[in-house]
Amino acid sequence: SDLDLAIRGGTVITASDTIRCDVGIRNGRVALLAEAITDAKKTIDASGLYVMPGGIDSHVHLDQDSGPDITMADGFETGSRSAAAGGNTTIIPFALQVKGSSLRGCVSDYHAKAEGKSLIDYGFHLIVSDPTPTVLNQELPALFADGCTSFKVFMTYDDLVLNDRQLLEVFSVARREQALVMVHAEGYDTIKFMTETLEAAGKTAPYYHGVSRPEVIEREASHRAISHAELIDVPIMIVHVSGREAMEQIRWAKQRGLKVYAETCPQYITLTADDMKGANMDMSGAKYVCSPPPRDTDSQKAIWEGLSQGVFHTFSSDHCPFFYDSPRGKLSPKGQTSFKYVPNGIPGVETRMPILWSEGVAKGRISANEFVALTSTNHAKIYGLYPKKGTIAVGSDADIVLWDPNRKEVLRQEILHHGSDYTPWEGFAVTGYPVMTIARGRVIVEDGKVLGKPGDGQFLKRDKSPYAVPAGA
Ligand code: DUC
Ligand code: ZN
Ligand code: ZN
Repeated sequence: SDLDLAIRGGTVITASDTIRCDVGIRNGRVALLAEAITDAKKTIDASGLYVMPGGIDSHVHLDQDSGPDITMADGFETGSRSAAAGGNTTIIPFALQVKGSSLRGCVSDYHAKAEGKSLIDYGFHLIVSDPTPTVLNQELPALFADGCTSFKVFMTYDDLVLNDRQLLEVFSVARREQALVMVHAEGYDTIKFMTETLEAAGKTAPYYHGVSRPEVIEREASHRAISHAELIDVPIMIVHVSGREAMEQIRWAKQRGLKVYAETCPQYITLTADDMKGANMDMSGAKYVCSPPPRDTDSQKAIWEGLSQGVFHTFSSDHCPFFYDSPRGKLSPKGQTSFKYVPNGIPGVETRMPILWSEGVAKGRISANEFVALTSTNHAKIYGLYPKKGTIAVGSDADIVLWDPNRKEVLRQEILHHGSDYTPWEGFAVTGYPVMTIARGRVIVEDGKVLGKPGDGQFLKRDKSPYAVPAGA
């Protein structure tokens, strides 16, 4: 036959089905699903393995402008390599508008940063930090037409925060253009008050990062974002939900028939606020500083409830990598004077899928099909990539991960491919690991060895999100 490749003997798992069949690939796409494919040019033996859609990580920061003092630890080459090694075939990083700059100009910069670098396919979400009339009425519609059909807004951070009026204005544009809005829901003034109060009391260690932004602050901002979205009648995605408080707001919104979607991340099912204590409240706690911060074991339970009950549509890494042992990273001179200067974010694009499989599927909390939905299919559907990406079906891109459900691995810095000099999951034991990543029909990772090349990945012009259609109120 004219099939380039057959994956034989495995069990195909999609978001909806578990089927014993072979997968035939031609010209980078799935061409045939059949009981036995014996005539392809090349064959991969997948017996004993699961054959799943490659991971799509829709929340990744690469080469992102992080201010004058800080350098991000991954650009598009190391970041995408790490993603591929962790079983991913698509990433959607952010193109950040620097306040005072043209959004379109900033997006061109990110295209230049990514060009020829990524090993896997990628899209861009926009970050809108300065919604001027030109941005709202000209730049955003033009960028949506260019395939960046989602954007993130922040309710906190000096350099990014939008006030309520600005949120309403960008929500209105999203409604009109059918763009999907992602919301970072933490309150600016409340965090500032807490931060200044803690600093005045001499409480400046990394641990106090968590104290400065408790769940109630995330809950309030989530409720406010939901209310604004209801007023405008626009769907929203609340990203990186950390615990029960915000989650209950989302559940409440859903029960009211509002189109409110939610994402959570590995840190909220595995880490706690105590990790930020480090050894005796020293700077090593900075390795776990991210926003929203990790909470407690009760919050982890709540997140599992949300994952198994469908409150969360996506499980993303929020890969936001910084160096630990560096003056331009977690140990920056300013960062050592106060938690408020410690860069917020942790690396995790490579460990996302193993952690969810091990803690979720291997422990019986979610099914393998739910795993696929949470790590791939729902990302494709929500961000306008389905069914090109996110499933194994005739005509879809042959983006596939071969998964060994029994393989035991201890997560350690030495086995990872990211640019950071540490992993927050050092020593964390997992059961289940990717053994091969196939992107558009080509083997790009085999047994931890990366075969893909920078530039293999293509920019994805994404469709408008079907999830961004207003309810019509
Ligand atoms: N928000 C993110 O999405 N990532 C890292 C830090 C932050 O505040
Ligand atoms: Zn955020
Ligand atoms: Zn993020």
